[in-house]
Amino acid sequence: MTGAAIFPTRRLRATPYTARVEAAGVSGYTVYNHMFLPTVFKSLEEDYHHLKKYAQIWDVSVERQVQLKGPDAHKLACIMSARDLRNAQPGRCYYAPICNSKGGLINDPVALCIAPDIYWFSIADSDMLHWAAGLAQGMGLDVEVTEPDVSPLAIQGPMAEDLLVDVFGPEIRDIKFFRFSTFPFKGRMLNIARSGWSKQGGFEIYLDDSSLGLDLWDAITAKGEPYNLRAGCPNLIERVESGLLGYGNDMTIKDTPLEIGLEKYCALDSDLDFIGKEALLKQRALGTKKQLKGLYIDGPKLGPITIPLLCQKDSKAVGIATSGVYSPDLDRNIAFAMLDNPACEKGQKINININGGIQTATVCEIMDFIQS
Ligand code: THG
Repeated sequence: MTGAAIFPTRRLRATPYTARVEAAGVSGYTVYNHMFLPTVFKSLEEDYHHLKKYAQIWDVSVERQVQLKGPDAHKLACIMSARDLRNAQPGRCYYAPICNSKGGLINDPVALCIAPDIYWFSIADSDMLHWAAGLAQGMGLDVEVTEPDVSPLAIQGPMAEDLLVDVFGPEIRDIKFFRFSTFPFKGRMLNIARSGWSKQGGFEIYLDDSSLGLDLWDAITAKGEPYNLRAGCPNLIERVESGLLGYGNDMTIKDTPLEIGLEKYCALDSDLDFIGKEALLKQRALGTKKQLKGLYIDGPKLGPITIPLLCQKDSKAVGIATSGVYSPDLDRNIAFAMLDNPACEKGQKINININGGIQTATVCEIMDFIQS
């Protein structure tokens, strides 16, 4: 890492909210779907404590929508997604892993059924637009695949609901988890879902007109004071504690849903034919050779792990830690790690290379972070 600034170009897209994010004092970005995604405002720990107590406004425009529209939209959604979308209902969201024919994960979007002939795949960081369009072309489907002008804005944290009631009205309370309803804003009807990439509760507003980005941001922040609202972003500490996996970091095309614990979102026991099913059934029958697990890492407070660290047992490589950090609330260092059998078994002791030194760690279930 050089610490040099990133040179902005047309390929690196700003968002409808970037001006406000900058004004709010963003201090770090990553690149996600060729766009800026904030990673830190004050500090990872300050952002974390604030998120768990108040309300935050997050620019998650990077959650791009791949829209399938037309007579064959449903058919394409069903073949693409490992999740069974055959009975998808308008107004509902579905966590929907997408695999290639070998079962390798190519994305883990939230699928929204907008209408029987319109689906949005709210994607993680990989170019799904080309995959979906390629499938439509190759299969001769009557469906239009586009990236519409939609830029989600998330309001997260325990006070998110009260805040959005002040902005959009009491009907906000009626939205159930992973469902959405429409609310008027400046002459448009916006989809608002109870969802988001934290476990602190909250909503995602699917703004479908970039020119209203600053107005939407301002309308919400204008009501923010009673809730101590401030700008935030997906927080590394909170999301590891919550077991939320990041595509490209905790899982890649080299991993299958069975290896990362997403089997429950895959329709393996149905008669649905989706891409990757055969390979996944075969893997399930043979058993996986590696698993994404949790780690409790010994030693002093761990700085953020954002680049994989080597894990060893008896001086042999057994995998990598993919994300991790010190958790103030658990008062422990926690991480995700992709580990080979049998090092991945709960209770196993492994070594991890941190800054040239060796630290000991104990394997656990990712769910243990949430339950402890
Ligand atoms: N919201 C939207 N789009 C997204 C994300 C999001 N696109 C990128 C990325 N995040 C996709 N990945 C996830 C991973 C987990 C969840 C959502 C998106 C999630 N999981 C819940 C859980 O694990 O408890 C619930 C899943 C369920 O039970 O259906 O929320 O955050 N728009």
